[in-house]
Amino acid sequence: MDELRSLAEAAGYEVVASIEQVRHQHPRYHIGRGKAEELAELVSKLKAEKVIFGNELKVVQVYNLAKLTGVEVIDRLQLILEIFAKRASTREAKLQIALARLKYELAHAKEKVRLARMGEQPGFLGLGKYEVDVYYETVKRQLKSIQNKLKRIRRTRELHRARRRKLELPSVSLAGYTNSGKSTLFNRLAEENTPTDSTLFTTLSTTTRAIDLFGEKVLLTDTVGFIDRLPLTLIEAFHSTLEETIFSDLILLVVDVSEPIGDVERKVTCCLDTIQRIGASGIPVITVLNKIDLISKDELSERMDRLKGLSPNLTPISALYGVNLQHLMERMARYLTRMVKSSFTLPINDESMAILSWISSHAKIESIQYLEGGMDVQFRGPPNFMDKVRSRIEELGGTFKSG
Ligand SMILES: Nc1nc2c(ncn2[C@@H]2O[C@H](COP(=O)(O)OP(=O)(O)O)[C@@H](O)[C@H]2O)c(=O)[nH]1
Ligand SMILES: [Mg+2]
Repeated sequence: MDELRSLAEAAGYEVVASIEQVRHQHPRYHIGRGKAEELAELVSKLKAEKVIFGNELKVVQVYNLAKLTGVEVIDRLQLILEIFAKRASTREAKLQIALARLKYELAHAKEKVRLARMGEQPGFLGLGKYEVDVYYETVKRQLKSIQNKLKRIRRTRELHRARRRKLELPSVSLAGYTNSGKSTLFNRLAEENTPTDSTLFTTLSTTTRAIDLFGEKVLLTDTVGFIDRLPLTLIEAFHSTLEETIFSDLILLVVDVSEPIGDVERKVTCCLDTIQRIGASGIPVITVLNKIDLISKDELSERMDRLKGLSPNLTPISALYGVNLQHLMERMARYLTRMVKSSFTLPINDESMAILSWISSHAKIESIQYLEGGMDVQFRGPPNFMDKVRSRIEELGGTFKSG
């Protein structure tokens, strides 16, 4: 149910209530008759506009449920299609989704037309006017045409990457399973680190934000989530929808580390495999172990041992409670190529401590060594910051070195 809720939210719905039942599938409503009536009452009481089932529904069940509740009823597969459709922006991804949609239509066409003829129902609108064969043929023809278009489309990856480069900002993509906490992390990072001139970026989509990482602007993109039990017919559509956003300078692979360790391992493996399959394996990955607030310290270190050989750069955090985000951001900064390394030596006095704290709020201090009469500091930060550091260090009689 948590997953379904996250999926619904990803599709843009507001969840107003949820109900569950454990039983054998009822041929009429999928759920039992009593439960179906309870559902209908809930819908009218809350003025809900749609019902989403976590299980796959038969066309006739969709029809009966729509009739009983008076609103449109969809199942998990249709919900996933809606998410993909919302996220897809390239032509290829859109065509892949249209293709998956039509295949779904085709598989249900006969039954749908038969039911549509019995009277108009929510979700079945507009079908009544078709004769079965005409409808069937139309869908088949559209399918063929899309398949041909897809064949003609060249892989456009290079184009995407070139387009993103043109923005000349380092980019980070958030990948991972639904419900792992991607959106929570996305919002956290965006809320706390929105650059002052963010109005420059208002044209970005709702899933991309410009954030400020130690003084450097970085684009953060929430990708379409990996989904458990993804129906086979949707795999291609998923890949092309993911592909257009995952090409970036750095991937944050978000994992719910509080789940049973077997699930964690399986999900991490699946994500890494997919990243490789779509040709993105050259991009560095930080494995973000989220929801550490739900497990003990011992459990965490046990889990990290298990995952060590499996996935790179394990970084435990709690996105919800904002735990260890600073550390994550420092790691991110390390991978965003435009950060440069510098060092300086400075006599120790009242001012040097103030300088250190000023630097650490804009850059990452990597080491401090105390020497006779002074300190030697290595740090990494955005290039435009280096000149400021250099002039302050030199003012105070220190020595600044680049690289
Ligand atoms: N306990 C806990 N819950 C979290 C954390 N991060 C996210 N969640 C919850 O996990 C659920 C899914 O989060 P969401 O960001 O929507 O996941 P997404 O599907 O990957 O975008 C929500 O109920 C969040 O409140 C965390 O660090 N700790
Ligand atoms: Mg999300």
